[in-house]
Parts: sequence; C-alpha cells; structure tokens
Amino acid sequence: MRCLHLKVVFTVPILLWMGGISSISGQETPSPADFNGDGTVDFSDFVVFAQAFGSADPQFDLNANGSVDFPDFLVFTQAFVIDNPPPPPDISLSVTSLSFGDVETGQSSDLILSISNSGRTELSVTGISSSDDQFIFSAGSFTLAGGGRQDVTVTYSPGADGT
Ligand SMILES: [Ca+2]
Ligand SMILES: [Ca+2]
Repeated sequence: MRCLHLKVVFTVPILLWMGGISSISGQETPSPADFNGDGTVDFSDFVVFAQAFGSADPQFDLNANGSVDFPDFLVFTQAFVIDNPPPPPDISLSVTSLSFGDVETGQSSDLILSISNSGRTELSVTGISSSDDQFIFSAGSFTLAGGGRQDVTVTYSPGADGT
C-alpha cells in the first residue's frame, strides 16, 4: 500500500473590479462614505445613508449636488465595494492523501484528485509536485474560476524512478 500526501502551490492574481480600481491598498484615508467614522464602509453606514436618503444633509450628499439622491448611492456603492472586496480564492482538495493499492513494479494505477476553488475570485494553480517521482500528475498548472473544480489524474508507477 502506498499513500501519497499532496502539496499544492498557488498564487493569487491581482484583482480588478469596479472598472479600474486596481488596488485595495492605501485605504488609510477615511472615505467620505464612512458616515459613522469606524474606519470601514459597511452595512451600518448604509443604514444611516438610507435614513438620510431624500434629505439635503451635506454629510450624505457625496456628489455635492444639493440633495441625497441616487447618484450619492452609486458613490456609496463604490466605496462599499472597495472596503468589502470579494472573498479571496481558497483552495481545497477532495482528499488530503491518496491510497494506492498494491501495484506491481512495471504496472501503474490511476486515482483522481479534485482540486476546488471555494472562494469567489480566480485561483491560479501554478504547480503540483510530489517529493516522490513515482507519482505523476496529469496537470500541473491551470486556472480555476470562483467555485470551479479541476480533476487531476494521479498515476502511481512503482519502480519508475529506478528504486
Ligand atoms: Ca463605517
Ligand atoms: Ca447628491
């Protein structure tokens, strides 16, 4: 019986959203949409914005046109998205080890490993490797959309490394 323990290496691509906002760094400047001043634009800010909607309160008139109206809501939404980015990709494996039965030297045995991205943003798998080169993977690098899954065939060939 041979048991393979798996190691998956991945990197997270730079994320783009809301048409050109390319970075979530530099958020130290308080957003004007952080109405309650707690450092982030979140649902509690939306609640107070909704209460002020239709008024002329300058604190909530984000585009300074004299009334708290729909364009201010769009400004608020942009600030909300910056402070609440989509969850990062998260890799998960269908199994953490694969148990191959007894395989004769010169024979091989295949098992399927499913790799899933349980996050909502793109996951880039850049390499799958084993410290034991008797194990061969059918895919080494691929991209998974949020919620996506990739099946990789793992082939165990005892003696393939000459031992
Ligand atoms: Ca806030
Ligand atoms: Ca306005």
